[in-house]
Amino acid sequence: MTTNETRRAILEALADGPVSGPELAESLDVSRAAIWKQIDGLRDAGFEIESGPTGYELVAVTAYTGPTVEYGLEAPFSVEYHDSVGSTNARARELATEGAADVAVLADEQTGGRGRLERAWSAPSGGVWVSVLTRPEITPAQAPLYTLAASVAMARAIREAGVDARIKWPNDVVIPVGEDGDYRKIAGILTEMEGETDRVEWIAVGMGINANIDAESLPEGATTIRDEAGDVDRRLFVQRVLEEFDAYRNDLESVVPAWRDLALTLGQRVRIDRAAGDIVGEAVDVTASGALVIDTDEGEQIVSAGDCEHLRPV
Ligand code: BT5
Repeated sequence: MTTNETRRAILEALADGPVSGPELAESLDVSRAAIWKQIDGLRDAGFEIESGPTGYELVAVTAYTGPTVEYGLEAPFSVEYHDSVGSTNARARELATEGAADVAVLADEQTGGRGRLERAWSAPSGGVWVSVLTRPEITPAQAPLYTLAASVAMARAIREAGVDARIKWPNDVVIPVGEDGDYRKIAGILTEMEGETDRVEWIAVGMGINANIDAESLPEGATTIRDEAGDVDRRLFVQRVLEEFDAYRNDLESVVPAWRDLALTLGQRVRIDRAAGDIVGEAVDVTASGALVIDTDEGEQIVSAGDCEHLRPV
């Protein structure tokens, strides 16, 4: 058994109640010293394990670390955790070039968080900053569905935390303010990928959720789960995000309907800023590949990318 397998087996045994060191040693066929060392490692990783008369007992899992997020996670990702990293997306890219797959890179703080188009993303300690690296069998044209899946996953997890999260096309998660399409941004996504015209080699979906942070330490227009509803248990929260993301990426047909249900942009007057010129009109739908359908003075137009501004009704 590798160290990791031993660790996992110990956690599995502890999940069923207290178990003694000698019992563990015997059932896993390792020395008592090895068990003792592993228990020490688990404690270091944030598992609160007490030793009582009946043996070791797992009393709580509250820390936010790689092993604690993997523990109980119902999605097939390994978790690489950093207290502080430049950008989880940059780290995911590095892992991709090393051949990794199905890894979630997680950080408490990013010192060089990135938004789209070279914009900066504030990512102080207390947020949920995570990039999921996968190697899906999809075409580059389907990649936007991965981004939409991530926005649905984040919005659903934030809603479970008691916040009225909605999605602004294409991929911002926002909290509506008033009735006119105004909002504050609570989460964003940066998707990066590599591949050829007909094949995605890898895709890294970077999700940034303002969780246990004061909104005043973020740029104007931002809000946080703390400000809207109070702090979350980040371990359980990020597990929900990863589980929802996994479910939607495995059922791509369900993504657009779920996205529509949460969309704040549909029915809005919008302006899309594009290199090829602005488009103004009413957002009426999204296509099966996630492009926005806009009713304009010149008829229906479909945009697959661009910055979207919600305008006041006229
Ligand atoms: C995004 O860009 O919304 C994508 C954000 C992706 C962040 C995640 S965190 C994990 C992973 N690792 C990374 O390095 N990135 C990803 P965009 O739509 O371009 O929005 C950027 C704009 O949002 C900035 O120009 C600011 O105005 C604003 N902003 C910056 N930080 C913010 C925050 N924490 N909350 C809300 N708005 C913010």
